Amino acid sequence: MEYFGRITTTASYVPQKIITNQQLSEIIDTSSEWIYSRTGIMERHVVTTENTSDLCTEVARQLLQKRSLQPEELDFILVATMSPDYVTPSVACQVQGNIQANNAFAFDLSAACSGFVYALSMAEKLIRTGSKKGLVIGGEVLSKVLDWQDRSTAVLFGDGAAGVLIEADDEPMIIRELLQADGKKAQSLTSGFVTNESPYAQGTKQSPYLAMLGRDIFDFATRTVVSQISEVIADDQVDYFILHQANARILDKVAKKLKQPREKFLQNMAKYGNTSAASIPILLDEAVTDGRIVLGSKQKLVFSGFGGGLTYGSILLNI
Ligand code: B82
Repeated sequence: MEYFGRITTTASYVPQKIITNQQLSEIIDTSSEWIYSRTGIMERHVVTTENTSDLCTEVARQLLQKRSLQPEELDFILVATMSPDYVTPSVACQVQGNIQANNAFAFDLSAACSGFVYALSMAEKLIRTGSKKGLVIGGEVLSKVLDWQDRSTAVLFGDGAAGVLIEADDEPMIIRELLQADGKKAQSLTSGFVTNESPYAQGTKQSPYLAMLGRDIFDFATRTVVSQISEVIADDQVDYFILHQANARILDKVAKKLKQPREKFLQNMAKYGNTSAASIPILLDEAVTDGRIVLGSKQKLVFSGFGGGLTYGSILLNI
């Protein structure tokens, strides 16, 4: 019998504290209107005491609870993140320990804002090769990697986590997918440089903070990523597009270039800002929770993530 990976449950968790654009404008030289008109963002959630592994553990607990599963039934846990608590242990191992998923192997996947799409694709292949159940979680605490003095980046990002339970099924969920990267543009979006403080090191210091060349990556999102999505959809009729929630202007332009109705592009960056690897699963869980997307209904969806690396990945699937 041939098995395929299928999403059977979704869940999300964001920290309680909300910071509005208005509140940001009291600590940064910016205005609510400036942020909203350029980005579509109105507020974001930020942690006070929690770290990435805490947000991801809450998502994992919810996923098991919603499907009445025991943690021992999981074969793997994948976490996509660019803001892990540590380089090692991985967030995935911290989650595995916290929920006592004693039979699961666990690792983090580093592909920035494409991380959830990359990890979902990897998880689906794990199921095809014999795994039965696993978690794919995207989680970020970007508030800790931001330069809060830099008004061009500090206003854009938020904290949160979300994920899916993926299980073996006899019908394929994924119709077509493309995962790509352009490492020549690696410097367009960087975060987390670790300075070598060895007495022998002669490397130069670099900023550890998240930095991006907005115009460059905007062009990447609206040209290169558009070609990828177009190749993945081919002649299929798509019900909803769930794209990385970086900026509302990206969604406007992508919809226009693909000649698809703008209403099919789900959007929630107003409430969360850019949550990198968490943005696609948070949006998916929201649409499943409010009934726009029904798991098992065979609606056709496109997931498309794009970001640091530069990485980009798109999946056309039957949900
Ligand atoms: S921007 O360059 O300042 N701009 C577009 C011309 C404002 C309308 C900008 C802003 Br503000 C916020 C995000 C982007 C952007 O293009 N982001 C990304 C593009 C590709 C991949 C990832 C991202 C991301 O921010 O995560 C541009």
